[in-house]
Order: sequence, then C-alpha cells, then structure tokens
Amino acid sequence: MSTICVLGLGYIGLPTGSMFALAGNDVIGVDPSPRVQKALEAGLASLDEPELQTLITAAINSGRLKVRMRPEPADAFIIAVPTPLEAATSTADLGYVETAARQIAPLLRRGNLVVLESTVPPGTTRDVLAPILGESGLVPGVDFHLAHCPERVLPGRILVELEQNDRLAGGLTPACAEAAAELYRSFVKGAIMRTDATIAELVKVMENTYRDVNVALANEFALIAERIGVDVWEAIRLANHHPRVNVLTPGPGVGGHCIAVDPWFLVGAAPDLAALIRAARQVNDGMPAHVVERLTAMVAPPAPIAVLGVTYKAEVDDIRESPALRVAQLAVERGYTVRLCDPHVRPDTPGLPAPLLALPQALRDAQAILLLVDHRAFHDLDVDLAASLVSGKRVLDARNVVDRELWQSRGFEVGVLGATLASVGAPVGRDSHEYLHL
Ligand code: SAJ
Repeated sequence: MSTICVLGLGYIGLPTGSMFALAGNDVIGVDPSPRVQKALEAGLASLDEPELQTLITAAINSGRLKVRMRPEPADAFIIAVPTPLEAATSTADLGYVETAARQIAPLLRRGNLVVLESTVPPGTTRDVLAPILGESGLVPGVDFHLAHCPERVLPGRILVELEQNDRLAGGLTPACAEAAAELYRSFVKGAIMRTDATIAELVKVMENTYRDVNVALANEFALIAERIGVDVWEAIRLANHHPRVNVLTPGPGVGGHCIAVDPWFLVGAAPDLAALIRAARQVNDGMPAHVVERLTAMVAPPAPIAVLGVTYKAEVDDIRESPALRVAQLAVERGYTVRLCDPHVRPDTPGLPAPLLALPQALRDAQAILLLVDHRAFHDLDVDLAASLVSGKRVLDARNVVDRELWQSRGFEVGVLGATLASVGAPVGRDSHEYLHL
C-alpha cells in the first residue's frame, strides 16, 4: 500500500483519489479551491455524479482520504488538473499542469512515481513535464518513474467506468509503465495496457476526436436531411440496421471539457494535416447557431422562450462548453426573452445568460419551448401541463425526445432538429436514439 498525493479534486481526481483510498492507500487530495475544500471538509461530494457521495463518504470514513491545500511528500503523485483550450491560439493551456509539476518537484524522492492523468497534446509528458520535474535534480525515468495514464471515464458513469474500463499506462520507459500499471491495479478491474507516454497521449486525444468527428457526421446528416426534406432520425435508425454502420445522434452541438476541446490538440500538432478534424469541430460548433435559425423560423423575437436544458449533456450538472448554453446566449443576443430550466443546475450558477427557473415558471406564457438536453425529466414532460402554461404552442426539439404525435394532438407545432416541418408528421420508429446505451 502506498501514500498517494492527488493534485486536482475535480471530475477525475476526486473519484480516483477516493477509489485509491478505499483500496487501502493513504491519499492526500490537493485542491486550492475553497469551494472544494469546504464541501469535502463537510464530507460532501462537490460534483453531481451517481454514487459519488457514497464513495466519498466511505473514503472519508475510512480515514485514508485527507484534503490539503498543497501537496505533501508521497510515494506516488497523480496530476488530474484541467487543461483548457487557450481560445486565442486554439492550443492547450498547460498552466495548471506546469504549476502542479513545480509543486511536486521539491517533494520528489528517489523511487517515486509521477502520473499525469490530464488530457494533453502528444509529447507533453516527455517535453514539458519531465524537464520541470527534472529541476529537482533527479532524473526522470532513472531516479523516479514518470507516466501518462489518461482517464477515459464517461461523466454520468464515472464510478463504474473507473473500475471497469481498460486503462493505458504510458511510461517514459518500460519500467515507468510497469510502475504505473502496478499502482492502478489496486482498484482497476479492466486490462492495463503498458505503452509509451507519447503513444498514450495520442491514443487519448484520438479517442475523443473519433467521437467528435462521428457526432459531426450525424449533425451534418441532420442538416442535409433538413435541406432535402426528410427526417434524419428515421434515416439514422434505418442506416444503423446495417451491421457495420453506427451513426451517432445529432444534437445542438458538442460540449463538455473533453470532446469539444481535445481535437484541437491534434489540429495544433499538425495544422496542415488535420483538415477533417478541424472541419468536424466547425460543424459541431455551428450547431447552436443553426438551432437559433430554426427557432427564428418558428417565432420572432422578443417572444418569451422556455429553454429546457442547460448542461452539456443529459443527467450531468456540468455546463462547461455547453452547446445549450451557447444556444441560449445566441437567443438572448437575437432579442428573445429567454428563461432557462434545468433540474441539474443551481439557479445561482455564475455565467448563465438568462434566469434559471423552475419548470412551471419557465413555461408560463412562453411562446415556444426549446428542448436542448435529453434529461429524463424532459422525456417525462407532461404535455398537458405544458399546454396549460404556454401561450404559444410551439416546441423545437433538438434531441428528438418529444412524442410528436402526442404533442401535435394537443395543438403544438412541433419542430425537430434534422427534420423539416413537413417531414415531422412522417412515422418514426424508435430503436437507437439513446446514444449513451450504444
Ligand atoms: N453528443 C452528441 N451526440 C452523440 C454523442 C454525444 O451530440 O451521439 C454530444 C453530447 O451531447 C455532449 C458531447 O457530445 O455535448 C460529449 O458527450 P459524450 O457523452 O460523447 O462524452 P463526454 O465528453 O461526456 O466524455 C468523453 C468520453 N469519450 C469518449 O467516449 C471517446 C469519455 O470516455 C472520456 O473519458 C471523456 O470524454 C474525457 O474526459 O475525455
């Protein structure tokens, strides 16, 4: 059993640190955020993630998870800090990784292991992290182990996937990979694949780029289907009966701190070669504006609009890079009177472009409903309640969740992303829309 210092107690660091603690390691969790500190001191999960509260409570009660402001000496250090996109240059901002490395360097001892979990452009472990840690006077790969073990968990399923997913242990040397694999073996049930650090970095960004490009393809199909007047949802359902076709789900765009960001790391690595990756990003980034165009075709500003869903995807509380938020922002800029509604988001969340209200208040007297996130709560939306509250019976559904016939039977004009008004009336089968279950 080891002492493990985890730097960054966010979506990855907090559950990972807790898993290590429950596996019998002594974990020092480090996060400078007073909000995170306060929540954890009170024994509360600072994130809305299934089962996370149970895990945190168990980890804290085990006495093996401690929270600190600064790192302390340990056998292993895990860096799980954000690597946001620098908007002006579309490159990775490695500031948090560099700061973490500078904090670790003076604590390093011979035989330690340092693992970078954050997603980074290929080459970062070798060319950025190793030199900073080397300022300790110890030689990376000789005096201490250094590895990149990217997280691969899906928000909404973090706990299950942390344990079950196969993992990469990308070492600066084969011995580094071995040391990292041994560490994660304490709670990972999936396979742990040893490789080189830069390959592991490339694999991680390839995975998210693959998903981004595939969502972009689904979104482009939706735009084409609208142009030619057919229903993309029906077309995708039928195409996915082919044994080697699996078209993903169109929507108002791609958000979150990973898929909307990581492909740029590859564009940055080879700008002249990454044409497809860049084009996919542009298609996905263009979706919010398209949704607002569709809204404008239904009802003119300054009509009051109920925007259902603010998070970047269903059943999470995360609004980072959320396309729904972008749609709301664009609608505000167009002059609509926007009311937001999202059961997963707190009304006092900073940065919301409009007031966040409970469902009845958001719907009351609205001229249109804009459905942007397929939260379960919106699947179950009571059409009669909606009909009794709104004053304009219009719904624009960017996730294909409303029962079109039912809503039409209550007098609603139903618009669906990827289908024209004419094709919305056509029969639609249902067997492959829930991408989370693919
Ligand atoms: N989306 C669609 N249609 C789809 C699938 C997704 O519009 O068919 C949208 C979502 O609504 C959301 C965005 O894409 O806005 C991303 O959602 P997601 O569920 O695809 O992925 P994330 O960002 O929550 O998590 C991804 C995962 N990567 C892959 O599936 C390859 C996860 O395994 C990674 O660990 C995570 O990124 C990460 O942290 O890198």
